[in-house]
Amino acid sequence: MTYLAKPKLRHPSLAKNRVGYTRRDYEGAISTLCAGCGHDSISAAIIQACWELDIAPHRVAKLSGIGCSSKTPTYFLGNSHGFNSVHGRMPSVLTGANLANRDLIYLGVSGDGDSASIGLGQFAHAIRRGVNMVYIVENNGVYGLTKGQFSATADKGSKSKRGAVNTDESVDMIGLALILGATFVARSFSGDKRQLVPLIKAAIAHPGAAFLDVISPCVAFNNHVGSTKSYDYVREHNEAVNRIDFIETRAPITADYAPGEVREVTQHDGSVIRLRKLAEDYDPTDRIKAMNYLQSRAAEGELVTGLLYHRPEAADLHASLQTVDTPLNRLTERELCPGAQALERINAALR
Ligand SMILES: Cc1ncc(C[n+]2csc(CCOP(=O)(O)OP(=O)(O)O)c2C)c(N)n1
Ligand code: SF4
Ligand SMILES: [Mg+2]
Repeated sequence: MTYLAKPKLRHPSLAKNRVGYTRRDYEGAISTLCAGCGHDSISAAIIQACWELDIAPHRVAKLSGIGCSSKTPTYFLGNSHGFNSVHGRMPSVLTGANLANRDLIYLGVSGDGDSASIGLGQFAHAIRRGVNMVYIVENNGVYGLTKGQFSATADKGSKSKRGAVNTDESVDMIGLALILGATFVARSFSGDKRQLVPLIKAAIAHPGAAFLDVISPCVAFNNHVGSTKSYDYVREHNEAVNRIDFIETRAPITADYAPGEVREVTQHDGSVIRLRKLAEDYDPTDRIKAMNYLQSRAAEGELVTGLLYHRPEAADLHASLQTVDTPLNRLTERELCPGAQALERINAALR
C-alpha cells in the first residue's frame, strides 16, 4: 500500500473559504514520507495557498514524475486532477495537458533528480516555451527515493552521509530557469512557510512559466554536517532578498508601510504582489543583474531566497501559438474538421 486514506470525519465549525471548502478539503491521503521530510512542509504550503486563494479543487491539475517529491501530490489536493508520470517526463505531460485544456491551473511537482538529471531536457523546453504553470522542484540534493545518491544539484565539495565528497559541479536550477526565460523565478525553503505560501500564491496567479526551487531537506540521507541542503546549513546561509505579500484581486489594499518601503506590482488578473526589499541592491525586474547577484552570493556560500525575477506582463504558450480561447478539448468535430473548402483556403493562403 503506498498511501493511507484520511478519515472523513471533521469538526462542523471548521472555517470555510469563499467557495465553501474547509482547509481539509484541500488535503490528500496521509503521507508515507519520513517524519520531518521537507517535502511534507511544501505539501502543507500548497494546501494553505490553494485554500486561501479560494480555488475550487477541480480547477487544479497536479502532475509529477518519480521520486519522494513526485509522490507528494497524493498527499495534497485529493479532490483535484492528478497524473503521476514517468521519471523526468512531467514537463511534457503537463505541456500536453495544458494545450488540451487551458482552463485548469497546472501544478508541476518534481525533484532535483527528476528535473536536473533525467528530466533536464524536458524542464528546459517547458520553461522556454512559457507553459502557464507553477513548476516546483523540491530540492534536497539527493535521490531520496533510491536511498541518497548525490543528485545533480548537490554542491561541489559537499559530503554524503557516509562521507564521500561530491566532485562534480552542481546544476543551478534557478540560473537555468532565468536563462531559459521563465517569467517568475523564486527560491524558498521548506522550513519557511511565511515566505513559501505567498510565493506559491503569486506563482499560481502568474500568467506564464513560474518556477520555484524549494530547498527541502531529506532527513534520511542529506541532513548531516557537510551537506549544503540540511536544515542547519540552510538556516545559517539563507539570505532573503525580499519578502512578498500576495493580495488577491478582491481583497482591499491597505497601506501599512511607509512610502518607498514597498513596491506593488499588479498582475494580469488584477492581483497585487507587494514586495518588501531586504537587500538594498536587489532588483527582481532586472534579469541580468539578478543573475550576477545570485552568482556572486553563491560564490560566498550564501543561498539567496525570495522572488528573484518577475515579469508581470508575461505571455504563455497559448499566446505564442495563437490558440482559441475555448479549451481545445471542448471544440467539436465540426470546429476541428471544418471541411475541404476551409483546407483549400488555408493552402491557397500559403501559395
Ligand atoms: C527511468 C527511470 N530511471 C531511474 C529510476 C530510479 N529512480 C527513482 S526515483 C529516482 C530519483 C529521485 O530523485 P528526486 O527527483 O530528487 O526525488 P527525491 O526522492 O529526492 O524527492 C530515481 C533515479 C526510475 N524510477 N525510472
Ligand atoms: S528518503 Fe528523504 S526525501 Fe524521501 S521521504 Fe525520506 S526524508 Fe523525504
Ligand atoms: Mg531529490
